[in-house]
Amino acid sequence: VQVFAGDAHRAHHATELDEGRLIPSWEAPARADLVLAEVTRVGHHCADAPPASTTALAAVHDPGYLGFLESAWGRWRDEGHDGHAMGFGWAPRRSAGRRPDDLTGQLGWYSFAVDCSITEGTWAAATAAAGLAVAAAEAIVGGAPSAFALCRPPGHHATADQFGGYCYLNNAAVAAQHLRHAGADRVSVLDVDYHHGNGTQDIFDRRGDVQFVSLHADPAQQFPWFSGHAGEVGTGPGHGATRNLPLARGTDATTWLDTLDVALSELDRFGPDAVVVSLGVDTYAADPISDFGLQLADFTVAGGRLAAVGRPTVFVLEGGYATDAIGRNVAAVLDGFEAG
Ligand code: OKP
Ligand code: ZN
Repeated sequence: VQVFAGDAHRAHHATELDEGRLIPSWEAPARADLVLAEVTRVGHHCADAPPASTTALAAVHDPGYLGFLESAWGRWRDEGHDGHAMGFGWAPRRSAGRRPDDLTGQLGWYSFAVDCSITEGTWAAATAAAGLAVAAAEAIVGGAPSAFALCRPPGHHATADQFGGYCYLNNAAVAAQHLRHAGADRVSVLDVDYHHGNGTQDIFDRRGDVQFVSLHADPAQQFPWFSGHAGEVGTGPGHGATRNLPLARGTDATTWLDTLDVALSELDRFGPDAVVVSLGVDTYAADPISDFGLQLADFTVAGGRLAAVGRPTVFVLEGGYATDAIGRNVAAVLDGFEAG
């Protein structure tokens, strides 16, 4: 599998509010470094890529949001604050809905969770990650059967105009949209991260040309709380192109793999020209913030089943917080795919 990775991600190490305390985020630089070390060790070829262009980003994100993200740290610094940039107020359910002028107000306007903040290196890291996703998509366009974008920060929670869940720019959506522009008529995004990919779902909600299929922890019990229910199936022209498979707390590997098969049958039905996999490995049994039961061998099995779809596949890294195992788990998916 052709791997795209770089070190721009290291500039981003955010603060998160976790169980009432501000802590260095679980989504830490070591994650990507350890994945890169492991995929290199097992022999995958790795290359860097330039940051995503404004055009590639604006194809899935709101221009006002992009301008905000790029300038937020400088504005925060100029205001003389300690710590990282976070909002503290969010729109009540029935509010007039106008963007405030003040930076702190805008941090609330453009986010939906306090588990991530904006730091000096956030924009550079996020645009670099999205650039890796573009490069991986481009490798597929060039005829590669598979490519892996080692994205950090992750992306699947980021909507067109809100950050949250450790995500700022939606790398998987950028890759899927790039594939569409490059001539794939139909693209499927399969999200196997433990958490629902609310951002990706939202971006493609009204689209019939990009399918979104996800298996994840039931939002009644788990972040991102407000989307990912089975009844969400897409809107208007996108009706039927979204499929959600919420799973109970503590879901074991057998149930998860059976549900993956349901997800894959949805891909078969859609018949995509290319597939983007939002590859989170926080389904791992020892993940510190999740509660599913997958072991290393299950990731290999999953990779093999993804290969059986028989379509060019872009893997985009999402979550996975058991740092000692994240490299092995990701490499197992790629190995299973190559063997399959
Ligand atoms: C991002 B990705 C832990 C707080 C967790 C939300 C998790 C975001 C996951 N106490 N905050 O989907 O892996
Ligand atoms: Zn996750």
